[in-house]
Amino acid sequence: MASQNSIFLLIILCTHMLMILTLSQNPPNEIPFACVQQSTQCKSRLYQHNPLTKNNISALYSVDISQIQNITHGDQHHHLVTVPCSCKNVNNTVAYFYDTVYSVKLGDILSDVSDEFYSGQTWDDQGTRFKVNTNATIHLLCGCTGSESQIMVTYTVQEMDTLPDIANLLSAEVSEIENVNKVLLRNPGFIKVGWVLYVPMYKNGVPPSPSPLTSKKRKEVVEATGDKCRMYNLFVQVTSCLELVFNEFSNMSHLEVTHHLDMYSRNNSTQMSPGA
Ligand SMILES: *[C@@H]1O[C@H](CO)[C@@H](O)[C@H](O)[C@H]1NC(C)=O
Ligand SMILES: *[C@@H]1O[C@H](CO)[C@@H](O)[C@H](O)[C@H]1NC(C)=O
Ligand SMILES: *[C@@H]1O[C@H](CO)[C@@H](O)[C@H](O)[C@H]1NC(C)=O
Ligand SMILES: *[C@@H]1O[C@H](CO)[C@@H](O)[C@H](O)[C@H]1NC(C)=O
Ligand SMILES: *[C@@H]1O[C@H](CO)[C@@H](O)[C@H](O)[C@H]1NC(C)=O
Ligand SMILES: *[C@@H]1O[C@H](CO)[C@@H](O)[C@H](O)[C@H]1NC(C)=O
Ligand SMILES: CC(=O)N[C@H]1CO[C@H](CO)[C@@H](O)[C@@H]1O
Repeated sequence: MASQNSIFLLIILCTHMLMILTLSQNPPNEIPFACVQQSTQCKSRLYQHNPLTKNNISALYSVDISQIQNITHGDQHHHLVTVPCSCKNVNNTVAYFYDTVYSVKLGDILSDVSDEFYSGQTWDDQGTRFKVNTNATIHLLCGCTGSESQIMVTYTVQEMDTLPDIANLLSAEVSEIENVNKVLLRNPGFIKVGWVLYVPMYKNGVPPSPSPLTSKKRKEVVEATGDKCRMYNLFVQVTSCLELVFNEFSNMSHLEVTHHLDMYSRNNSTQMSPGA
């Protein structure tokens, strides 16, 4: 029994190492989003960067015009297409997809059609026969977030993009993008044009960071307010001033903290003389 188990584990280990080896040798541009058991379907958005009109996108994606939103990326005008995303088995790949239909023209090749009309977000199921004058099913990659306040955006990395840019563009957190795309984003800060990423977008903007300060932000606040505390000589010890900053002002911006310290100094000006 024990030896059977260890053989089984060994096989799993070997398969995993083989998979990692294959991935590192030939990194794919896209990885389908594995289904989460609880959500077999959700609304998702596909980021469209091709120079197409809303009417074109409506026809190509089989969606109503009302589901297409403008979005500006630098000086470029792009679109966000809202689609129903569901868990499907596409030729033995079980993942989230949104299917649409493409009318095949002479000389069409799936990869070119994907780049030209679908922002490189189609999944090649190895089965799509591109016969002229037929309708071919196109499987577009999509994802679900499992959170009411967020919606998953399928985004294809473009020239000059950085992760913070993408996060900013789509109201997302870099750390959350990294978490969702662990396989592609193995090297911190490195992204490649053409990679298809899943970006958990906050529908109503990124919420303010919660109270506990990260060590980086803590350092910034200390640097920005330490001098102020010292200058106003507000407290017997500068450390108590900083403590107050952390305890009471922890989720404020530098400007707000400075403003509040100014208020404190004004309120207490009879006891303490600023600029001492
Ligand atoms: C885009 O729409 C125009 C006019 O509506 C049409 O002539 C053109 O063929 C469409 N292009 C694609 C790629 O669908
Ligand atoms: C979206 O962009 C198009 C042109 O790119 C413009 O004509 C239209 O007014 C914009 N719609 C909205 C709602 O901003
Ligand atoms: C599934 O993929 C294999 C190659 O991996 C291909 O030969 C086959 O035609 C595909 N089947 C369908 C139904 O798309
Ligand atoms: C492809 O789909 C379109 C729209 O649904 C339809 O009008 C057309 O007849 C279809 N073509 C074929 C060859 O089935
Ligand atoms: C700081 O955050 C807490 C909860 O995270 C909130 O209740 C409080 O109002 C916030 N304070 C300020 C000054 O924004
Ligand atoms: C300063 O005093 C004013 C009015 O007395 C009060 O509203 C304000 O909250 C005080 N500020 C601080 C930082 O204590
Ligand atoms: C150090 C100090 O005296 N702080 C006081 C400043 O004034 C506020 C009221 O405005 C008091 O609550 C603080 O104790």
